[in-house]
Amino acid sequence: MKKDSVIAILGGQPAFTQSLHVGRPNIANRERFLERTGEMLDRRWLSNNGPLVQEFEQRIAEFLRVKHCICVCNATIGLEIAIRAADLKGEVIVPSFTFVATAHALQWQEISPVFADMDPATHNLDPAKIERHITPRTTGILATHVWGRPCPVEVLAEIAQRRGLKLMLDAAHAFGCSYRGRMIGGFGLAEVFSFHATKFLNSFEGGAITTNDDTLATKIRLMTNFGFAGYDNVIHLGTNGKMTEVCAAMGLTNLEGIKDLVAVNRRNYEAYRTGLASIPSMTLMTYDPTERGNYQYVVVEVDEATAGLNRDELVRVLHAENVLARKYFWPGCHRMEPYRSLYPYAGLLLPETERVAARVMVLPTGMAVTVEMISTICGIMRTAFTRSTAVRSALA
Ligand code: T4K
Repeated sequence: MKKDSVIAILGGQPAFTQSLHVGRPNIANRERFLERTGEMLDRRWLSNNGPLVQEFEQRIAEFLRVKHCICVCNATIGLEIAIRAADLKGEVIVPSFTFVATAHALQWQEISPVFADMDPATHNLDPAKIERHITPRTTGILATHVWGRPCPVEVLAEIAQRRGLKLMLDAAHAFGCSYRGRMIGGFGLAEVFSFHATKFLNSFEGGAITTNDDTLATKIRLMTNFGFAGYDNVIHLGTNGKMTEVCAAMGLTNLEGIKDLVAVNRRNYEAYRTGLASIPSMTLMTYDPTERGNYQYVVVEVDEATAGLNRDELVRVLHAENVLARKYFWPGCHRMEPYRSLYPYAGLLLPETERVAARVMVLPTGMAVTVEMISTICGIMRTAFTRSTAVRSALA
């Protein structure tokens, strides 16, 4: 139940009695999901490359127009497997402005993530900042399509080719997005999507590795299932990265509803754009309208100088109103362990990452959020800035 928009931090009632989350899961068609789950139980085939996983893989490959799709239990394991299958070692260049899983997937295998700075206009890895980090130990570049906005893949591919590196892409945010008319999924040596509950397309937990490389695909498929090539025949080192049937049932159902999911996110995005238009101290991250996008992340930058409040203060205001805005990807991977201890001076070469990470926040969207709620959220922020002096002293 929504009450009048007030500033709870100044002693009013929260605007929302139930929390609004960033990443509240989208569920496209409950009945179809339950039907698929019922059939799955009747079949008693719950995991290990079952019919739903096979169908999900085929439908993803068709949708993304990529040769191979291998579903996995989550994107972190997917990244680990793809990195290992591609034989990356030594050092790999990554953004610091990404979810920590991107770096952990390397470090977990004793490969050093080397953090490069972002382009503040896109929040993606800045190609101009990469080459200074290349050493004789560098074997690859692992770039993230942050917020589903594509990385400059041709420039990255050109650097990778010229310097003898492998290019892989963390596409965790980018399902359903395109770059110059081509769906994300077929760039680099391989791309890895996340279907975590909070993602645009969710399968509870899950992910997919996509590639156009036949040899790599075969290796990845083996590695995802302990290296088995048939009963009792292990021909490769492997792990358990398999997706379960119930996850594929959810993934397939959401894939069928993808147009509706984009429409909801886009409607919400436009509502934020309207609501934020009268707040000059907040800049809404834009998406290229000529490309396909999933609009899963509503990202704003707060300009403290004109707002009278900084990002952290605004997040506290919103949380007091039960709007659980998130500070993704603050403070940057390089300021998280073990990287903070391993590379205490990494921040010196990451000025844009440090600046942007302190200004950015992500607002709730998805099926659980209505246009009316967004209007209230924007009203809270407008009021907070108008009364910034009082709010600041209440927070002190
Ligand atoms: N690469 C990138 C660039 C990524 O962003 C991610 C994951 C990965 C790799 C790894 O993918 P996976 O291995 O997860 O497939 C969340 C997600 O757990 C994580 O998947 C995601 N990125 C990251 C951006 O966000 P947290 O630690 O912020 O999650 P948490 O538990 O705070 O949940 C987020 C919000 O969603 C909360 O307000 C609660 C709400 N929520 C969450 C779940 C699970 C719900 O309302 N319902 C739910 O079922 O990491």
